[in-house]
Amino acid sequence: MIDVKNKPERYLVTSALPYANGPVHIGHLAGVYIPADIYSRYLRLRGYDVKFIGGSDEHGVPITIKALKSGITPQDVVDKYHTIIKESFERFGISFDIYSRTTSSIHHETAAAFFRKLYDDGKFVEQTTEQFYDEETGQFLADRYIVGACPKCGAENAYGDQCEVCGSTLSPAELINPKSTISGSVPVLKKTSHWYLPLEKYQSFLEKWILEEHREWKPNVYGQCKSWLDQGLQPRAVSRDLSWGVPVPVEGAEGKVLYVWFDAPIGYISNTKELLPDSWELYWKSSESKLVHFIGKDNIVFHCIVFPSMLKAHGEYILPDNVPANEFLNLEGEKISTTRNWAVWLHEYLDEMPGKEDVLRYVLCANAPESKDNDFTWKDYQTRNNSELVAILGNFVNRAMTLTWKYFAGKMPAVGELTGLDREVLAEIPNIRKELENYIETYKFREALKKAMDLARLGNKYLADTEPWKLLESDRNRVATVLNVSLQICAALSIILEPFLPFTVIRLRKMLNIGALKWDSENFIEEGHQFSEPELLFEKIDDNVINFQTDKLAKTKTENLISAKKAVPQKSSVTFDDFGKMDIRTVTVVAAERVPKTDKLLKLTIETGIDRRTIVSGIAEYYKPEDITGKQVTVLLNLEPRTIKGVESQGMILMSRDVSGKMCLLQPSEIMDNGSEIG
Ligand code: B3M
Ligand code: ZN
Repeated sequence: MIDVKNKPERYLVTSALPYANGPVHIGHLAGVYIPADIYSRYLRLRGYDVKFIGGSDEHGVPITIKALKSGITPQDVVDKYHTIIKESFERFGISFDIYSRTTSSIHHETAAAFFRKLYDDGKFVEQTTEQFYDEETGQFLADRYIVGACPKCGAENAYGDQCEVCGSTLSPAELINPKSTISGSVPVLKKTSHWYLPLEKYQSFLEKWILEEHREWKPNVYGQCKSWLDQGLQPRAVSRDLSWGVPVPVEGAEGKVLYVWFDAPIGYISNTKELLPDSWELYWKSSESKLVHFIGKDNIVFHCIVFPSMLKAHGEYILPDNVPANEFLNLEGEKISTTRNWAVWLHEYLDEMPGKEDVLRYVLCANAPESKDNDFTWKDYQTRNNSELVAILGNFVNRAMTLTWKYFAGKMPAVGELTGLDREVLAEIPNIRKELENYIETYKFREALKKAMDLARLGNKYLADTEPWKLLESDRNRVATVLNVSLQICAALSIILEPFLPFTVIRLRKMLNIGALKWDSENFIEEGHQFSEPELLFEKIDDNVINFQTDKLAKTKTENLISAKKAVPQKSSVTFDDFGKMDIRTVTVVAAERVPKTDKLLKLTIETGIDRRTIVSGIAEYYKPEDITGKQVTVLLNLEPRTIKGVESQGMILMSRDVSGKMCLLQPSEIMDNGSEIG
């Protein structure tokens, strides 16, 4: 709860700057922009000074690749997507005080000056390393600019950092037949020097600041920070050999730009400066300001470790008070993927579902991936709309309004003597509001929304318990009182729902014929007040609307399968004898453990029917040791032994792998003797 004594003078709320190389989707909204918007709207309603800062991240290699592929300039790419992204946010009511971009001149100046100060203060170390270089065009190549065959799955055109067919993380040196995507020539290694921020020097400061002083951070955030710190921090390069970005402001550094993750967070500062040319420093440099970064979990290290180290190195800035990062939202059970077009794009949703901005805001908040990855399904979207928004909130408001119109000509009825129940219900309004405040201030937006809906639930129950429609003949005064109480609840809903459902609240206020009320109003609507005609706040969503969306996703799946078939060409034929050389058998995994310091590897002990042996397998992302132990699997036994991370691996576990890189074990359909041959 905001402690009045420690109440900050002002809040600075930032949300991650999305890359302007594609539109934004529901994962972005659920993970970052909806929570940040709820938080900012709430603070404004409570009368605090808050600035909500957003913008597009317009640098980085993927943008230049996209430009190269489409035959346009990087500036064309970012102009196009910045416009689409900005408009999507506006249409969803994300209430930024500014939404700017990192190609702005004010950002270039601010980022360059920031670098320069650190440079002048001797905060960087310069190091020379070997990087791939395209001799034909005379430029260094970022990993993404080098393609070749994937050493893991053989697919052509894997990138120097990743194979998009099998999902493996790669380094350019591993590619088979590497070539530059710019000229097609074979890249060579060449020396280049860069500036590094020696993060290890900030290790003890970060340990104290995060691990001791910010134990209240969300467990997922705190845990990730701790694990980075436990591994020990390393120097990080803050410049790149690239022509797109903020030029390194040092003489002789031609052809070098600031690394995108160095300049992007400075974008928060530049955008504040653009918004408040005269007073921006109050927000960034006063200990009475509270800075909160809303981000997704893949950005935690940059916002909790790297950017704070940069701010600390600079010396004039405040550090974030909290970084309430969310986990990821999946779509219909699968990871959202831009390359596979597996997403609900916001600009498409807005066009296909007009007037349903708040429905999506509601569903994404109610189901936000606050503490673990969560799944968005269209079925759940429909259910939440029909049985929560329509049946609880819409229904309650509609009953209160239509009864008032029917029996009191749309005027606020006079309140008579209050019963115990009436008093109890009215007393719940401030109670619910308090609890909701607590939840929002501790970044628990799902719980906060549930609380707000509890008030509508309470209203429904109150009407069901009092049944005013049965009392018209016998006790019109009682009917008046019940409706008065119900309409007070409607007015209270128009306040506490504002951060979550801003469009609905505008319509609700219009119906109630009231303006914006103060957050902690006590008396909402006077007797005799004239309401406007009632209208439905929400409407049921039919199966055909949902089917349209699920069919669209099914079509994407089919398209992906077709292009996957194209991407993994059939291999050339082998003789029967060739095949016969492979000793493939059914075996049982008797023990499994993670290979330390790796994310993907499991060390498996298998019973082959002939012996027990060890196999190292890259399946840790899909199987936990305890999930695989005791299972029968298929193994290529006579693969030449290889030493992987210091462990000798004697064979290979056979897996099925789809285009997304998802893998599963091949298991016999019945239990077989260990050592049973396959063929
Ligand atoms: N553009 C990464 C992302 O969109 C990056 C965030 C920058 S925040 C300063 O996930
Ligand atoms: Zn591959």
